[in-house]
Amino acid sequence: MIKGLKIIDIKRIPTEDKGNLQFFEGNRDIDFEIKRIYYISEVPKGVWRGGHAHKRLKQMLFCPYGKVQVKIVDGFNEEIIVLDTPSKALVISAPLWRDIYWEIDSSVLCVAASDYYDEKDYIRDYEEYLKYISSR
Ligand code: T46
Repeated sequence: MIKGLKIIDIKRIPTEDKGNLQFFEGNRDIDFEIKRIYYISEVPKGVWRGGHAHKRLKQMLFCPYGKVQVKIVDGFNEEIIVLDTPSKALVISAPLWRDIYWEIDSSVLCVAASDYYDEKDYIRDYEEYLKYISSR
C-alpha cells in the first residue's frame, strides 16, 4: 500500500433486527483530532470528483451508503481502494493525489478531517502536485 494510506475497520454494534450502529473516535481510532466532517451526496453514478491533493490535511474517508472508488496516486504508484461497506474507511495522512469515482447512484462519501476548510491547503493542478512532492 502507498505510504500515507491505511485501511481501517469501523467498529460495528449490531442490534438484532434493528441494524447496526457504527462509530469511531478521533485520537483513538484514527491518529488525529477531528475538526471537520463533510459529506458528498446526490452524486449520479459515473461521476468523478476530487482531482487534487492536500498539503497537510489528514482525512478519513468512508462510504456509509453505496459504492465509490478512490484512486490514489503518489506521483509514481497508483492504488485503487473501493469503499463499498459502512465498515471500511480509508485514512489518508500524506499529500496524495486522489480522484473519486461514483459507482452507484447517490452513494454518500463522508470525510472526517484534521482541520478546518482552507483552500490554500489544496493542490488542484497535477503538474504543480508533482513539483510539490519532488521538492519535499
Ligand atoms: C476531498 C474530497 C474527498 C467548502 O467550502 N468547505 C469544505 O469543507 C469543503 C470540503 C469544500 N468546500 C467548497 C470548495 C469548493 O468550492 O466546496 C466546493 C466543492 O469542493 P471540491 O471541489 O473540493 O469537492 P471534491 O468532491 O472534489 O473534494 C472534496 C473535498 O474538497 C476534499 O477535501 O478530499 O472531497
